[in-house]
Amino acid sequence: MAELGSGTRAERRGLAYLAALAVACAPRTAAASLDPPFDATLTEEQAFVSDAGNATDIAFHADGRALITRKTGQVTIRHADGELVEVAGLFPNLDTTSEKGLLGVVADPNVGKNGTFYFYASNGPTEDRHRVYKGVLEAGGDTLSIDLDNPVVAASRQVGPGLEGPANHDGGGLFIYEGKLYVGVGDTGANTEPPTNKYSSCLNKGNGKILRVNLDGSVPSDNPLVSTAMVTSCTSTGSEWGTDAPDPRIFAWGLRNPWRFWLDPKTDLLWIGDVGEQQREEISVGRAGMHFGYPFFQGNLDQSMAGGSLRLDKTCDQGFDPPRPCTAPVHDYPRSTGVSVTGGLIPTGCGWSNAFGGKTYYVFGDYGSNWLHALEVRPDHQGVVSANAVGFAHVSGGPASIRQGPDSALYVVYYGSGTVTRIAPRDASGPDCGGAGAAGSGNMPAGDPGLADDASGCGCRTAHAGGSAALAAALGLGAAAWVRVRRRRNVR
Ligand SMILES: [Ca+2]
Repeated sequence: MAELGSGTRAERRGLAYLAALAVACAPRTAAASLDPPFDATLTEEQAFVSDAGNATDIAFHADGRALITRKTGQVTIRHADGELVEVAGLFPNLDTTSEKGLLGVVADPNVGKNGTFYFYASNGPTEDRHRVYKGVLEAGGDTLSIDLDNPVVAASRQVGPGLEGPANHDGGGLFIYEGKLYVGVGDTGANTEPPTNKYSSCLNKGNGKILRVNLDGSVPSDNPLVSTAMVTSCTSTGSEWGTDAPDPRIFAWGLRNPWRFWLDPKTDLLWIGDVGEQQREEISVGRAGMHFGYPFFQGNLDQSMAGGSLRLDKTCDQGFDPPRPCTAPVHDYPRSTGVSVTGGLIPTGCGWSNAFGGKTYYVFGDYGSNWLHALEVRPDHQGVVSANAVGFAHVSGGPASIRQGPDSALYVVYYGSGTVTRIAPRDASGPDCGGAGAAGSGNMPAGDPGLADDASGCGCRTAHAGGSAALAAALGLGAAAWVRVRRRRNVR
C-alpha cells in the first residue's frame, strides 16, 4: 500500500476535569440529559472524548483505540486509557467548505488484524470529490497511512460516471455489513421547493443513493441494478429525463441527503435518516432496490405532479425504468420538531433489553435541534410499533453520528462541541447477556469480546464489577472515580 498520507503525532492531551467526570458517572446525575424513563436504566458518560472539534464519526479498533473523524480533516485517536492523539494532514486538498470535509469512518471487519479503516473525504480533482479511501493504523503507534492512489470510491475507479458535486448534501455515512461497504451519498444540493434536483431518482448517478461495493471498490454481482441494461437517467440537476446504463453500485435510491444509515443484522433492513428540504425529516426502512421517494416525496409530504407542484414530468411510481413504488418513511417530523435528522440504530447486546423494559427501540437524533428520540420497534425488528417517537435525551453540541461500540454501548458524536458521549445500560444483565457482543454497528470489529474493558469509558458500568469496580468498592470509591484516577495517572 502506498503510504502517501502518513500522519504524524501532532498532539497529546489528557482528559481533564477528573472531578466533573466522576460526578458525571455517579448514579442519576450522570443521565441528566437522558429523558425518563431511560434515565433510570441508562447511564451517560459526558466526555468519552472531548476536544475533537467538528467531529463527524467514530469507529473502533480491536485494540481498544477509537478513531474520531473531524470535518476539518484531522483524525483523533482515543486510546483505551483515554489519551487523545490528533493526526492531521491525511487528505491533501480536502475541501471543507459547506457540508464537505472528512465526513465518515468505518472499521474493516478484520481491523484487529489489518488495522484498516475506510474514510469518506471530500477531496480529489474537481467534479470527483466524493471519495472513500482505505487507511491503515499502525499496530504499535499512531501513524495512519491513507492509500490515496487507490480510492475505493472515486470516478477514477471507472465504475459508473462518478459522483456529481460536491456542493452540499454530501452524505458521508459508511457501514460494512457481511463484507460489503455501504456508502451514503447526498444529491449535491441545489434543491428548491418544489425541487428540481433529479439526482435522487436518476439511476445513472450515484448521488442521492445508498451505494454498495466490495471492500476493494468493485461491484458485487448481486447489486439490484447489475443485470439491468438501461435505466431512467439524467445528466444534471435540471436536465430532461433520459435512458442510460445504471451506476451498478446503487443499492437504494430516492434519498436527498442520507445522513447516517444502519443495517440491522437481525433483518438485513436498512434504517436511513434522510434530511429533508424545508419541511419534513424522515426515518425510512427498507431493502435493496427500493425507491425512498425523493424528490417526489419529502417525508410523507407529496410534492409530485400528483399531489403537489413538482414539475419533473413524472410521479413517484410512473414513468421509471425500472418501475418502483416509493417507500414511505416509518417516521417523519415537521420543522417544529427538528430540522436535520441524524439516523441512528437499534441498540442491542447485554443489558439493553432490560434497560428498555423488554421493548426494542431505534434511537436517532436531530443535529440542528439537539435531541435524541426513540421509535419503538417490533420485537422481530420488522418495522416500528408506532410512527410516533418518544424523547430519549436532551443534548447539546449537534449530534452528527450515533454508533454502537464493541462494548455494546451507544456512542454519540457531537460536531459542534467536539465531544463523544457514551450511553450504556446501568445493569449489564438480562436475557441478552452471556452471548456475543453487540449485534453490530458496522464500525466495530467482530468477535473481540475482550475489548469491552478497554472500550468502556465509564466505571459505573457493572459489566466490569469483577475487576476495577470490586477494588474500587474495597477502597471506598465509586467505580467511576477509581477508573478515572487510573486514567489520570496515565496521562499528562
Ligand atoms: Ca423519503
